[in-house]
Amino acid sequence: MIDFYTWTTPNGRKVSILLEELGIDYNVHPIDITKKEQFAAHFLAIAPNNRIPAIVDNETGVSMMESGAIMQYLAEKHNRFLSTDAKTRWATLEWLNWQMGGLGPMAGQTHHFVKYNPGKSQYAEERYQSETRRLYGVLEKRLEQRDFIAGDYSIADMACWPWISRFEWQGIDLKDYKNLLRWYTTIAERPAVQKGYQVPKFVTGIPMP
Ligand SMILES: N[C@@H](CCC(=O)N[C@@H](CS)C(=O)NCC(=O)O)C(=O)O
Repeated sequence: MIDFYTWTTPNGRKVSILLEELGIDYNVHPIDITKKEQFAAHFLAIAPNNRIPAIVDNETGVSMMESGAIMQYLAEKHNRFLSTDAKTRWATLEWLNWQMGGLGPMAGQTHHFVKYNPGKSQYAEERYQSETRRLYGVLEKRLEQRDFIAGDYSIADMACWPWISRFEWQGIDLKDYKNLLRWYTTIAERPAVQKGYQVPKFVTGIPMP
């Protein structure tokens, strides 16, 4: 059984969607980051960077923070959503890391400045929003000739999708990106995505443009 520590944010939803897609049992431990629960000693023992998500796999004794590493671990353990074909596997990991190093951090800063602190720094708002738009453009181009980011539906899609689901917070009209919109809508229809989106609790339905 997996112990899963999470909150209602894109990084948490990446892993809850994967857990639902894998159809495995897990215990949810909500860590309310608005109440600073990420600094509790019991959580820091598992996630020393005081950020969700984190897991403890009681079957193997593996305890892990960082959503990208967790996704790779779970996909490898269950041999799903990460191709065994070398070329596709590396493309999947390449785009998973693109999300971890680019889309997630840039969109996260856009939420910080554009949604939660408008007017505090015009430079930061413009910088992060234009960078987020640039990254949307990169993904739009990637999806021009393919249904999913790398081969079949994979952890690369599951990692990017929850960040795109915050397009409204980023001041982006998803209808301006036709390939991305098709990809986003297709994934939004998956029952595991609909379930995983509501972990650890319901906040809103999946945003649709
Ligand atoms: N690189 C980390 C980022 C995790 C992260 O930023 N989590 C946010 C929620 S999406 C968090 O826990 N924030 C708490 C805080 O800022 O103190 C990962 O992908 O797991």
